Amino acid sequence: MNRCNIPEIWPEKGLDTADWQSRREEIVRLLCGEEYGFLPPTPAALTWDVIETDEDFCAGKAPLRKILLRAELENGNSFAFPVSVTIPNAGRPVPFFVHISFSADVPDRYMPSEEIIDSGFGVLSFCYEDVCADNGDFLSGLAGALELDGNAACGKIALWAWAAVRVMDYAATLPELDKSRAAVVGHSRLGKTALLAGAVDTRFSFVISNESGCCGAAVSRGKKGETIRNITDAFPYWFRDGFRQYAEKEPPFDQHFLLAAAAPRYVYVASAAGDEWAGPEHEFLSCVLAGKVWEALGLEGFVCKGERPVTGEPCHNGHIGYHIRDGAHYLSREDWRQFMRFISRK
Ligand code: GTR
Repeated sequence: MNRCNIPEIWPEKGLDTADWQSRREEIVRLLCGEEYGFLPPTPAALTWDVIETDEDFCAGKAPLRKILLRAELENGNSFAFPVSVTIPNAGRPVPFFVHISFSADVPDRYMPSEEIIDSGFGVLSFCYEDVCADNGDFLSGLAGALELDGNAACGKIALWAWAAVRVMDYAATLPELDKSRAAVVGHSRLGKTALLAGAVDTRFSFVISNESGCCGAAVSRGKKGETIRNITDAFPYWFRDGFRQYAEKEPPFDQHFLLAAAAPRYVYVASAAGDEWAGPEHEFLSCVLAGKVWEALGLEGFVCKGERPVTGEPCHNGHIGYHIRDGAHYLSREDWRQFMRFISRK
């Protein structure tokens, strides 16, 4: 434990890659076992059909393709959900986002498609509620197909994260995409989901959380705004059943473990100064604490001048990218611009 009673990810200074590999796997098991539940298994097969195309999307700069992704599950059931794909006609593989979206719309208020296309990035987006509803129903959608039978051993965040991993399976088959620059991104509850997907699936070289707050990027101990008690009262079904116990006692981990699970890859934390519920100070603290893992591996972790978050001064030099902007809880154009700037610099 360090001085704030926050569990250390790695108590010693030096850390070699092999040590980290096994510690990382242990951390992912701990987070899934205690907090989110384990993602369902990889499907036996994955197929897709193109259901719609718009060659003229954004003046023809990046055709819009809608596909239906179908997974054959271990129990013999199949489950399908739609994914929208925009990849700029660049003549070379482009970096891309898997965007776990609140909406199926392209563009959407949280996804400025033309700006992303003009910056040379592809996007594969899906609406989280096309995977399973954002409520305590575990009988329909993916939960129904998996026959979870109302048993929330795995919460909804883990089910949405599983879908993001399936979209990455599909992305891996597309020669137009640069697989060395694959990012997973989400906002708020879907920022928590993006962090989990990126913790589990190392093909995501950039793991991006926008204002994910409690049970996302923000350290829970001493946090202002939303607490584990608030979140498990309002959204118990986001988590595995037993997670509620940590409303009463401190967990044997904290959320910087989730950021560190991306190491030695890149992780990005975006905050908004007006988003007190998410706890920007504790999102920043999480970066400071998680950064030690990269440093122990001999890499640059969280390279930030001050000891507190400062708007207008993004930290893009290490493996943990970070910015805090003015304003409220939102996934804005400015946030996307910062993500793209960070990825382009690496
Ligand atoms: C809030 C929730 C937050 C955050 C947010 C969102 O109600 O308390 O943890 O996830 O929803 O997803 O917009």
